[in-house]
Amino acid sequence: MATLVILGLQWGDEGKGKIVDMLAERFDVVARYQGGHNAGHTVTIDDQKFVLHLIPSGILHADTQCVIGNGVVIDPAAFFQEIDELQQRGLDDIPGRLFVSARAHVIMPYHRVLDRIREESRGVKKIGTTGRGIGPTYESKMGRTGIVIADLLNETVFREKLHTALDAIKQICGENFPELAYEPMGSTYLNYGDQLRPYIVDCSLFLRQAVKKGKRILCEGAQGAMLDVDHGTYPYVTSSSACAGGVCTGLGLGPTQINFVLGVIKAYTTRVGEGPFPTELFDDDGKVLRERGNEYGATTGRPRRCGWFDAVVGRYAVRINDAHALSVMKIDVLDPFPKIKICTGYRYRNDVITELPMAPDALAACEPIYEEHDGWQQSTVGVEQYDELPPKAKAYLNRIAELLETDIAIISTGPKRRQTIINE
Ligand code: 2SA
Ligand code: MG
Repeated sequence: MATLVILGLQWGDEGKGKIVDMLAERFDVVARYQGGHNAGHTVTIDDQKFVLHLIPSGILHADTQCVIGNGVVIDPAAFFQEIDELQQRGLDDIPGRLFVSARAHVIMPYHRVLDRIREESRGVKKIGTTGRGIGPTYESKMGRTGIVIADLLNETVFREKLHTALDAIKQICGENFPELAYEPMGSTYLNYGDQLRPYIVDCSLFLRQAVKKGKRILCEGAQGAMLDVDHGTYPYVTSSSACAGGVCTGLGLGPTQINFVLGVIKAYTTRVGEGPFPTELFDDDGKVLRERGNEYGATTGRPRRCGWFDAVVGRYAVRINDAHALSVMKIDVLDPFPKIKICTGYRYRNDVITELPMAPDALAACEPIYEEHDGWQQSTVGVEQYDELPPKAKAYLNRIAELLETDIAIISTGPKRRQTIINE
């Protein structure tokens, strides 16, 4: 297939990084289309763990080109820091393989300040953001006051935009933030512009030329469907289009260019940050999931909330992305459980519903309805052949496929590349 999209079907942290890394060798270009350095994509190669935030997970393959699309928001400091860290670990061929869209919006210091102020002012209704300035940068973009990467190359344009933006920001934040001074911000960012110059491309043209040459493109989603600003648990979402629709706007790629959507989904559910989560567990089972699954934010280190698999969410996410197949992750985390639950519907007011309620807020009032499965209680860690899975694990996976009406293409049994079952 020429163009594949890999995206998350839950609230992020499904294990997209592993799958992108695993499949990247079959592709020429890996493209990020939304989000920013709020993402944390963990890739384990041999015994080395890499956590990528802004740079596409394909960078770990020497022959892969990586592009950060216009739909991504870029903190230049985070960009160069990530390159530095990768270079220190032996990746010395990044320039020439990594490209950035001229149209991507820049996360400015005031976006981080705004992120903090907004969260504080929401009090108990806070979103639980990563504090990276992501939301306010997308606000500036939609509010048409944003600064894009190309602006950093034109001092006159940049200085004028920065002046206007800072004037507006100070009206919101007041004068008490030293990090909002016009200088050294102006010169620092112009300097970033100079450093970024060799990486900057017209993303849409770059991809079109790649397609014309017969190159294969892998589009890497960040966060997940339920964090999508349109389709997720609004307002408890990130501010970008994490769903398949975001691929087109975030890269400048037409929808008919997309050949296949692979939905990555964890065999249970996690969420980091605030917002409704019907199957969340507050008991020992939740703790076991967190500890066995090492469920801590890969960017902020926050403990992730953990719960049973929610097939209502899964089916919804398959629909809004038109996922053609599933990659079910971390099945081995469920190994010790005597009983494993799957949520197949919700009790909402006096009704039983099997689709998400229409109003995003209403999910908070939904009680999960579970079916219970016998656990397999034996190790599936590192299993590479489907036939070697315990029958009860197969039954659990089959039930997920049935409820989501989607075939399972990949099953992951551990963090390493080899710990994977591929149903070709
Ligand atoms: P933001 O910072 O504006 O995008 O936060 C808005 C919501 O989106 C959630 N969000 C995430 N959820 C899961 N994983 C993410 N990446 C990191 C990871 C998160 C971390 O891989 O673990 O380390 O904490 C991610 N990024 C954003 C966020 O929690 C808010 O609910
Ligand atoms: Mg993550």
